[in-house]
Amino acid sequence: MDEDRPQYDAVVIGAGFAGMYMLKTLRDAGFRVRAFERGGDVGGTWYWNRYPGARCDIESLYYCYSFSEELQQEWRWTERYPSQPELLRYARHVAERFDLRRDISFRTEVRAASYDEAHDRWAVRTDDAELTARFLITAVGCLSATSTPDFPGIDTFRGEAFHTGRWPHEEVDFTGKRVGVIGTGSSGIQAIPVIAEQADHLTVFQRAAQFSVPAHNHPLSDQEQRRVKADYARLRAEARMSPSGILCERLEVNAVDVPREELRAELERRWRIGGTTFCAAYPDTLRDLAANELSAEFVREKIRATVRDPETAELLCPRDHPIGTKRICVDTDYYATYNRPNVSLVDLRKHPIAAITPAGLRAGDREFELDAIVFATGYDAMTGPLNRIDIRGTGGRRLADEWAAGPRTYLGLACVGFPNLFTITGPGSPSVLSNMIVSIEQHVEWIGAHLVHLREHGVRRSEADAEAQREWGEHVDEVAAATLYPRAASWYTGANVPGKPRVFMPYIGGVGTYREICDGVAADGYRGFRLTTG
Ligand code: NA7
Repeated sequence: MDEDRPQYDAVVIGAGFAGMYMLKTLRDAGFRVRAFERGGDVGGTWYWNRYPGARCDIESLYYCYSFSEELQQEWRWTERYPSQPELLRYARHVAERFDLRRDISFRTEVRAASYDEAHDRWAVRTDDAELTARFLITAVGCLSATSTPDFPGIDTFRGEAFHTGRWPHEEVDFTGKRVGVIGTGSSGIQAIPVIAEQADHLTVFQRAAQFSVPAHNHPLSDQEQRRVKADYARLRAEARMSPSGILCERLEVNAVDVPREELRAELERRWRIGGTTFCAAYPDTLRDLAANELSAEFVREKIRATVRDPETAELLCPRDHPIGTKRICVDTDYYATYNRPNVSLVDLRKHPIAAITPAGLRAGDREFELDAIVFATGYDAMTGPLNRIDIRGTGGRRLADEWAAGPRTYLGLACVGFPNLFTITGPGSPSVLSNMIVSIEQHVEWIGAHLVHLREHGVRRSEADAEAQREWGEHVDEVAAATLYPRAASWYTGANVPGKPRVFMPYIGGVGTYREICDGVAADGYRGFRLTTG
């Protein structure tokens, strides 16, 4: 037996949409692969996020794999935006259709991985086994490490407590209960209208208000499906080369140069279409504060026109960040929910949460008695899921230490000092600023082709070059600095997690541009990577 030969060619961490496709791609290319998934089944985000109203903010017909023509033709979506149960059904269908489960260990967490320099392979430790693999590929998701603020007394609460990103698999019924929701990001905004219908009383605890645009969700007709499916080849190709992997009409004129009436009509039209592309109309919306304010004020007017109590309406009007610089929320009846007699809004800016108490919570000097608390408080995004694994590269360096001042990567795919490690949708790639599935497919296909190249050329070690990584980091920063994004205290910047370094993590240069860069790197014999044969 060859001592040098690792047990696996590759270990994949995670079996969400990224992990499943990575596993399939490598297996099809003849590699020996094992995937580890801490959940009880495939689906990743859509396995965990079972909170009431959980739904993707990208349209069904585009938030799905494009790698298999048969798959994309045969699967039938039921609504414009896919609900969590439907997405989970889709993930399970994919696992079955491509027989993926046989190579996945479920309910198994990868705890640690260290690079064995003598053999150029990774030693991986799960909670019940140790194994070796030439390559380690992380498919851990960008929003999988939940963040719950360390409120004093949090463990003393006698009622039920939930985090939206770790929702129980059993049905949760809020009927007749006094419920508190802390957090008004995408998760809170989706859950609040549904919980309000069940609960006896719902109190929403809001720190910063966020901008939300209506989903206008509706059942998908057969005709609509047929139209898109018949044109998939073109639509998918266009999405891959677009700025965000999402197709929408983008105007070439700046908002500030458009006559006000015309601008209002255009924003009104977009509001009626709904969805995340509301801010994509004008090129200056995310670059120029004056332009941004035109769209922001339009949404505030919608809020005032919807919410009957003027004080509540004002409180719901976001003022602390330019619109679009925190991921815009997509809702069904969010603002109108505040017209219900059983819903109240608490301003945490005025009355910060002082403590969670056995009977509820104390905000400022006000006591709230609650039977259930929902923490919709978000995630230690992008770096969190990776830093929580004890990953050690050459010389025993820890990834979490290397990233102590913020993540540093080459293309969001690889890191200096961590050979043969590839990070799907890692920090420094467009990932969270895009249709995730488009970004996942691009990364998976790039990594798959890279590993085939290494095999064909007898390369046992592929590592990002320090100079290439430094230049990429500068480029990521420079592109972000030209936008309004870094101004928001968002999870894109780490500002939502106390103590996390404030660095704008994703690459905002565009999905299509990024794809061209990655393809160019590959075409140049993997420029910026040091490849060691032997
Ligand atoms: P988000 O968007 O990070 O939202 C978290 C919410 O929780 C947000 O309203 C926060 O207020 C609030 N929060 C966080 N910490 C606290 C504390 N300590 N006190 C009070 N309120 C707090 O997470 P989501 O899960 O909603 O969405 C994540 C992404 O998933 C989303 O962007 C989509 O891409 C899908 P803040 O704004 O920080 O004042």
